[in-house]
Amino acid sequence: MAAPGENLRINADRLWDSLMEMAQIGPGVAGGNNRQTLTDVDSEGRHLFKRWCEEAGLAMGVDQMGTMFARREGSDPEALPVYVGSHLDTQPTGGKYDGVLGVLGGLEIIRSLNDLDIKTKHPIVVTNWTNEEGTRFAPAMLASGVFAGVHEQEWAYQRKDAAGKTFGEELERIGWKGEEQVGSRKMHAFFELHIEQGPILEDECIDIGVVTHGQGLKWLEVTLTGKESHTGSTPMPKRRNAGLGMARVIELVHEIAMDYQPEAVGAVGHMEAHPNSRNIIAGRTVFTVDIRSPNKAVLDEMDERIRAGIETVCEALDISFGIELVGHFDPVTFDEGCVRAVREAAERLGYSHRDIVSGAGHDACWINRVAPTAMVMCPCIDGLSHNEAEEIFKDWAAAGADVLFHAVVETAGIVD
Ligand code: HGY
Ligand code: MN
Ligand code: MN
Repeated sequence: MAAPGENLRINADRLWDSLMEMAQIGPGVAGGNNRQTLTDVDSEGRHLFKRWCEEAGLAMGVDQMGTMFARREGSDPEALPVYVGSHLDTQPTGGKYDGVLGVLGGLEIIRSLNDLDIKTKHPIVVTNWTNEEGTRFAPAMLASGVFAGVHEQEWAYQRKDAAGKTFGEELERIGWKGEEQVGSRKMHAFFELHIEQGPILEDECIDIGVVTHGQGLKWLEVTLTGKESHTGSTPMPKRRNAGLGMARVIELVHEIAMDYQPEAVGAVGHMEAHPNSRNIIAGRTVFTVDIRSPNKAVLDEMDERIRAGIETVCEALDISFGIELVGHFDPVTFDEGCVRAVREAAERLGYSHRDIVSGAGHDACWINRVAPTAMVMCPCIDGLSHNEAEEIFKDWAAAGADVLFHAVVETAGIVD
């Protein structure tokens, strides 16, 4: 006799249609998305998600960081809810699935429970975390970080984008600043479905990643200051070239990461040269070093070596430097009970699976501090993400959402 819910499956076509409809909002220029946080298109995507949640009978709450919580009642209103979700904001050249699959996969669980008229003991809450990407306003996972007590809300409100606009102003402007106090919601558990954003699952032809850990991350924002001068008439020995300094530090970060790979990675993705004129030596450069490792000692050692290397580069070029740690979390170990729920769900459903460490950061990495948390991963083609060509197959999305469905419903408890 099948256990209650043993054969539960989501509606793969409906999930895929919702993913494709959401992808119409904030289109990129090459088939992906540019729906950056707190932009008008972010707001449009939020309104679509809100409409879908209300059509599914959910009660929507919004907190003071703009995070959206859509609640389905359980039989025991006193029971702490099981939360499930991710993020709808994208990179400027983002894909259609990074984050979105986790939010709409959560909504699909609700839609499927409604279809099957299944009641759970614990309420279930589908969540859209504000500013997971950290590309417009650093750091990444900003709202979930405030929710978990890692960042002060006022500090988050003051974070500035490249145009000097603050997070707080933009949240007010798009009309998504809610009333709820951030972090006041207590959770029975939190689950997040996400594409792997790396090549392992596809290379090994595995359906499901059971995420046991998340690698740690450091973002160092570096400012180098030299002297603007004429590229034609300034003698080479007299130049104080902040652009050359940035180039040398970028190379240094790569070399240090190569020393520790595959247990670490490092790169510089964000780069600014001022005044960025063809015939002026860059007097100032600002860039962000992104280093990551599942091993805290390695991460700290890389940090130390990079800081020492920056000092050496600047001495040689007679330029000065400033370093600000704008993003940081140590390696994460997810909750054993929740991880087991994911693994057993994959087994029950007959999906191939393997334990995996998340290379990317996720809201789950912060929520793991305040509630038992785990993640489900599905493959993505060529392991490509943070690229408009990010792509998955419908049945990969369905397998991930099926496993998420079982893990969430097992944890929420089915009542007749
Ligand atoms: O940077 C990250 O790992 C995430 O995509 N925000
Ligand atoms: Mn993401
Ligand atoms: Mn991302």
